[in-house]
Amino acid sequence: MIISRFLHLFPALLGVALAFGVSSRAERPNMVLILADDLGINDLGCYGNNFYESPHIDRLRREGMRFDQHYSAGSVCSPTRTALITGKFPARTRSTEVYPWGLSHVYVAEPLWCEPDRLLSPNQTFLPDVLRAAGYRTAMFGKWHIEGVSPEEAGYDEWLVNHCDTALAADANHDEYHLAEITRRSNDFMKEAAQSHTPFFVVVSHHSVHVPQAATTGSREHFERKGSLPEWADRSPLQTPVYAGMVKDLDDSVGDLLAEIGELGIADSTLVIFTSDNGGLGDLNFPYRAGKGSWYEGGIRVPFVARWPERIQPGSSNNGVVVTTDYFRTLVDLAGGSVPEGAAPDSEDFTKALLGQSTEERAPVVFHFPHYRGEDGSAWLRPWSSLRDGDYIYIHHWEVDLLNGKGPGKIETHELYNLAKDPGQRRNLIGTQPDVAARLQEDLLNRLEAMGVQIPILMAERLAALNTLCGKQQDAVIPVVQTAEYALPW
Ligand SMILES: [Ca+2]
Repeated sequence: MIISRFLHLFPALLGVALAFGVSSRAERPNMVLILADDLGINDLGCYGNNFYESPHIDRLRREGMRFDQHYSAGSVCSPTRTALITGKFPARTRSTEVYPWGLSHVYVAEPLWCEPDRLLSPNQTFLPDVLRAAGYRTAMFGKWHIEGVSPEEAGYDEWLVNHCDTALAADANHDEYHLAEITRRSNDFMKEAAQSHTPFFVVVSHHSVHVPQAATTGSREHFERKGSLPEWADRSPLQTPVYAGMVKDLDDSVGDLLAEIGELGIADSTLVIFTSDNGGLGDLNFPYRAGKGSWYEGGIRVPFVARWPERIQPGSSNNGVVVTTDYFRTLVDLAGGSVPEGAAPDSEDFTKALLGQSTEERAPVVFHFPHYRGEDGSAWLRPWSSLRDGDYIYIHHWEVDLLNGKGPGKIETHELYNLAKDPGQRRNLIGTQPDVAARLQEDLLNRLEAMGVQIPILMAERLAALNTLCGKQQDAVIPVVQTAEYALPW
């Protein structure tokens, strides 16, 4: 009996031995990460929206810390999700588009998608696995959207992968978004872990508020009675009572989760994070420019609130730059674990920021999207990379240099913005601050090269057509990157 009890305690003792970081065994929090899908930074009351209703998420903010410069690692779903479990920028894992995707453009080709791995490689270290090694129970319920690695392979003890029915007839009344199912499974998992006095990490991965938009009848009618969104009346057809209701339905599910945490008596010792995997659609992200998929702030700056009553100051704010990759080292630190050698190279521990002890500036953040979306001539997304460094963000458009003004690329110039002075990105400083632009461009390209990224390449087989169009000899117009290897053109 004594021996079996000792064996039962052994993992916990091991956890103590490993816990030389910020957290001692007694302080290790449970960790709940609520991940919304396509929820924009302007969709919550605690970020200034005064029409939608998000009282439970607002409560997290009121009782915790709000981050004002938090970035999703990608501007679309899968890149952010791979960054979460690997601590690597999507550029590094080549997980730069949603799974599965791949388009070509008539003049510039996307890189072979995710070659040579095609899918996320399982041969790397994943966050849930490291937390499990530190003695945590781990779980993920809901949207996964990663191919090549299953939740089980990533280190989740329990998991449920479900899919939102994207049929136009999606009916939220029937839980097509699985809000109730995801919440119920998460609550059951937390209850079991709490009752066994085991620290836990759970990702509550919702499909809401991704299209197709649908709200429960009660929520939709609530906002129909409430009226419209007058100040945004001309902004977007997406601003509807249905969308507002969808945000409310999501918030209600957060309320159910918080109620369970309270009933289990673990609220004080549980870190609850709420965030989103990318910006909101279209122009829902005012005052930030553009939305999901875009290189502008609306595509990547997302809400992030964190509550941990034992350690985080209620009602506090942080204006430092944090990105999805940073969860890896932060959560492992809080769990008293250790990050294996070489793992999570793009992750910075922001525990001190959470605890109000530091405002250190983060190292530059790399974004990379070497793809097109849309038809050849009218693609609405074109390959880009960017670097957030200090107050600046430099945006590199691959068509500018690849086509060098000789092809019909839509993008004609790179971009530079000072986000402290111009968060809406209305004043491109590329011509007025060339020294800053050159420094950031060099840094970005060096970082991309060091990470072995995939970049767009000119399509040799279509070069003749392009040169005919331009009225020049084939070899006089555009150099061709002949190989599918990742030769960089600088
Ligand atoms: Ca998404």
